Amino acid sequence: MQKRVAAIHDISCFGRCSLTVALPVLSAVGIETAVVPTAILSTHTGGFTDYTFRDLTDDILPIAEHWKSLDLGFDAMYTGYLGSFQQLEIVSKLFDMFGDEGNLIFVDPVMADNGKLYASFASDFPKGMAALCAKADVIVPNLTEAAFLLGEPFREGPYAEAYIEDILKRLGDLGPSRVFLTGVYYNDAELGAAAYDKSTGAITQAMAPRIPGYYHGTGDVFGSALLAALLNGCGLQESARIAVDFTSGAIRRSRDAGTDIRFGVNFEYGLGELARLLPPQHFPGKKE
Ligand code: PXL
Repeated sequence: MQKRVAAIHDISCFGRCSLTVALPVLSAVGIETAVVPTAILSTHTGGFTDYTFRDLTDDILPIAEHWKSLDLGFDAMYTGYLGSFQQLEIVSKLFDMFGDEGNLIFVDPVMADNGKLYASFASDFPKGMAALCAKADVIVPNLTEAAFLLGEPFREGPYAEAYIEDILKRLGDLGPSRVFLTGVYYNDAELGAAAYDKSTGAITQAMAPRIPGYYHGTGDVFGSALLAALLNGCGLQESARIAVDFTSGAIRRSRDAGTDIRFGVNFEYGLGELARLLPPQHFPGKKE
């Protein structure tokens, strides 16, 4: 059966992040993707000023209730940037409505980077996000978000392996069964992700050559490719590897082209390769 995801993110009309990344990446690997747009912005909020912002909070629950009346089910619920406490609460309700034993609740706790909470969030937002992460099966914080989720100061790298392992385990203690931590580096040459599976205790890493500079939207590129790999049946190591390679390839192309770092990264040229790595598969189970 074809896999089906509900992607709950904003639409940033320009700047390659959230839904304009999740939708093409998941579709490219043969996953049916339904969307719940939480807001519409002319651009994302990272480095642009004067962007438009239309809040769609009041539409989220009616969309979900209509889906429920149609008896729709999802193999995964995927959330990213959520703009308010109210949206956190509503999305938590959606998890109750559609979460079941067989599906994956995948939360990217988008709220911070480079040691700082994004300007649009109040200082107590991370507490609310931690409560949403408690309901997730998989979370994908960067190291700044991890520090905010754990309520402790952000530390600059390079990191010791023991520090990363401790963070992974304590994030697992918040509730999720698998944790993928991004922005991990042990030296100046490489950067990547570390992953932890609570049920087996396994910890693994996937690294790529480090490219200096901050490229916008890379968390969404990583998260979408990771979800694509997990739904395709890949294990902890393989899915981390695929997501790191897909993301680092996109960053490299944008760096080589000299693209404005606010414009997002060229993940599009990597979609063909991702589709080859994750060919559409038919799984037994859900009715079509
Ligand atoms: O890429 C994360 C993201 C998504 N959506 C909006 C954002 C950001 C990060 O800044 O501003 C609107």
